[in-house]
Amino acid sequence: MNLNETQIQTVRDVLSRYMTGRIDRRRAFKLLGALGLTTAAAATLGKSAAAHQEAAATPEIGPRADGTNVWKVQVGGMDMETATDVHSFFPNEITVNAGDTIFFQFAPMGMPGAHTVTFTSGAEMPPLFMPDIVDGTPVASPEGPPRLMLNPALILPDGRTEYDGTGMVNSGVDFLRMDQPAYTLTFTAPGTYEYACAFHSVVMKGKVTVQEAGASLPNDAAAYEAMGQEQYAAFVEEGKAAIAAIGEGSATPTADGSTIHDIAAGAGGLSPARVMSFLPQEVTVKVGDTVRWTLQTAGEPHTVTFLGGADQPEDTLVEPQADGTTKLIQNYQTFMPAGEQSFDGTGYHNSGFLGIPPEIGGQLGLLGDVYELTFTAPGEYAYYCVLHASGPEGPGGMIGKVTVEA
Ligand SMILES: [Cu+2]
Repeated sequence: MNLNETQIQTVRDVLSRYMTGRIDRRRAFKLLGALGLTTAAAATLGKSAAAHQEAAATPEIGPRADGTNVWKVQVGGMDMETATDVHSFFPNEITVNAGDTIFFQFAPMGMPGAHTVTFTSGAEMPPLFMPDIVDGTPVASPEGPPRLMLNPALILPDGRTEYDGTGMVNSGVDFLRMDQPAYTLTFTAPGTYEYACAFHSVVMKGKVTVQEAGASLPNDAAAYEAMGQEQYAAFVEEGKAAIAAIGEGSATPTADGSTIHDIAAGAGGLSPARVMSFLPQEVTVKVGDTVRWTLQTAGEPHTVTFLGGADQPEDTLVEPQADGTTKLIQNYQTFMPAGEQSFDGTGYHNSGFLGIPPEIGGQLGLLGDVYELTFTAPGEYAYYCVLHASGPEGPGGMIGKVTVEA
């Protein structure tokens, strides 16, 4: 919606240059990050042989000859101007008839956003992360603990095109669907079915009500299109309001004469309107001051990552399998906290994933929602979120800078 033709063309260009080996992966990350693509998305895009082909043919929306209908639901959307990633389906509720098909349109703006369409039929959403177990044995990471991978049941397409209200039906994550046909699901049984995006299930939910075949329908496709656009526009406004509410941030003097500077890691709270920025983006502090980042987007993790001269680690390790599927391994280097609580400009310092609930993250040593770093040497220090930027220098994406004065 807000990605213009030029930007869409840029995505295609970058992918095509990457696929043909004319630019390396890091450079592709940087270029795609400028458009707000996640590192994971950018990483995997290049692995899909058909990634730079034209998007799969769009099904025709409307009534079919046999009396059933094809509907469209848009999956996610991003406002580039405010960096508001809207974690919702558009429209988020739809009423159809048994026999009807919904075309779930991924990447409506030309690029994937790490989303799925997942129906669980009332069961809990399976966990997104799980140990990588091969032949019954957990695979160790270079760091020691068993490797974590993204749950294959959620990231891989299951190939199903019908849903009868039972079991799990899952699209797989959009960036692994690049070589798949458009995602459509035909609803065969009346009922009310909730679904969610497996990556953003805290806020990204939708509902399909299926009536008896041939029943009269409350809305036509054009009405749902308008509803979806209205919902999207309202969320973008929420994003703007969340940014305005944070304003310039705040600074709190402490008893020892230093100051604590607060920065929001993301904004939007539990609204589907999630602002992927550090707010304020730049802060100037004195030697001895502490910066405190607090996650403001429950269910949507961020990191605060200073490279301090170290090489930039990959966040997601992409491992194509012999059977044609793909494993996505979570790198502990970005997942886990690293470095002392003070920073003199050298050495890798990482908050690890903020926003992982304590019942899951606590035993792994994750920090929860807050990361603090005390700056001990003058300088300008760029940092980034490994999930939502291509690197500390951007361009664009979730980056920030701390200037430390003597
Ligand atoms: Cu982030």
